[in-house]
Amino acid sequence: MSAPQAWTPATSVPEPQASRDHVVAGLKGTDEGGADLVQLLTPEGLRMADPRFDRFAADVDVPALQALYRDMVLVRRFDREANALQRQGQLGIWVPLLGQEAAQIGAGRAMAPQDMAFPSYREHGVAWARGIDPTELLGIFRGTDNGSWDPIATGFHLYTIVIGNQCLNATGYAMGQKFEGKVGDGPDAEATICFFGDGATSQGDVHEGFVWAAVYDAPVVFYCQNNQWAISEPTERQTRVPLYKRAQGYGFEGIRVDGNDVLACLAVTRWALEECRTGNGPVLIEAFTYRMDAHTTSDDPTRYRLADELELWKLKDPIERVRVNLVREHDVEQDFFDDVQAGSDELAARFRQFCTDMPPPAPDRMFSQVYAEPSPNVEAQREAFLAYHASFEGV
Ligand SMILES: Cc1ncc(C[n+]2csc(CCOP(=O)(O)OP(=O)(O)O)c2C)c(N)n1
Ligand SMILES: [Mg+2]
Repeated sequence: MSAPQAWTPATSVPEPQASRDHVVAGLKGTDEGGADLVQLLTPEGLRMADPRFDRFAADVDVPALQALYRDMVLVRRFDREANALQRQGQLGIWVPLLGQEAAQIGAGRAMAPQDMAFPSYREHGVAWARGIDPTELLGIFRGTDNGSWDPIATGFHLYTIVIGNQCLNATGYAMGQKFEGKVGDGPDAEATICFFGDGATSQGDVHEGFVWAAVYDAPVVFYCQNNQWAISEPTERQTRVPLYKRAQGYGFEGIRVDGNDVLACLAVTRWALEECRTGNGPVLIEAFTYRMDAHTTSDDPTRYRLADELELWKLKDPIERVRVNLVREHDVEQDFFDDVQAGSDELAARFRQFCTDMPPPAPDRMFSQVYAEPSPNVEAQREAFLAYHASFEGV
């Protein structure tokens, strides 16, 4: 018998093998889905019939489609403005939503006022749809507050940076809605919607949320924006099946929608929320989309992905297909687009002005929101910090 070998720690994690089987499995997990993909507006702006989901978009007449278009343009505009403000040193970081406007406006506009949303950190479009002024997002990214809106009044929880964690909060909230008898046929019935990314699906919190939601029939829509990347990790590193198919293993329905099609996202989310409100939840929606910018302003995507991928997705732009549809199928005139542009310029100016005018927070601000109740420890730290701060000249 040979002498036992001394154990040496691995110096690196082995790369997954790229065998033929792995490549095929990866393609199955990330393929656009063909017949399984719900789409009401093609990238060329053609309205497609869908026997299952048309009724959930039946009330979307031309003014309503114009309103969705306006939403997406305005949201994109303040997203680009925030990105620029970060580059100019006005924000510490920004998390761009470029490319995900349809996925977010469709889902956000599908919600009823009494529904509750649990976002991650990229859901600026959903925030907009919940009536939160975009200037309220600035404090988080300037590092001056944790989010200033009222989650109960707006039905939009504060942003969550810990990946997937909001799935537990959302599931617990939805279980509460069920226990309190808020699920049913009445007009006040409630549901919850939880937003997370493709990468989050690899987190234990998401799995646990799915399990609890399933066995308690919790009224929660799990809304996964599959934007193809979790920072530098592509979806094929996260799954061997399309993400929406994972729902089957938990015992609820999963569906994949074209996340760049605002009409389809609206219809499918309306359907899913209605299922949940009437006791048929949970539901998983995979909105198949693409992150057209960097993960955050601290990231450089040219280090890990090829430019031609972005070029392909530009052809599926969520805003352009609505514009083409409005012009080709509904003869919408240029005046409308000029008006949206003017509104977007106004929003950008107001947003920028607000950001540059933001006063620095009082030095003891960071101590004021640690605990709900006063704490002698935090109070002592506050006093010490203020004394230290006052020791500098000119403050
Ligand atoms: C628990 C946890 N692990 C790691 C991180 C670091 N992190 C921040 S964003 C991110 C990727 C998330 O990707 P995805 O869920 O696809 O969402 P996306 O950013 O693409 O919207 C990671 C790993 C974190 N914030 N929390
Ligand atoms: Mg992602």
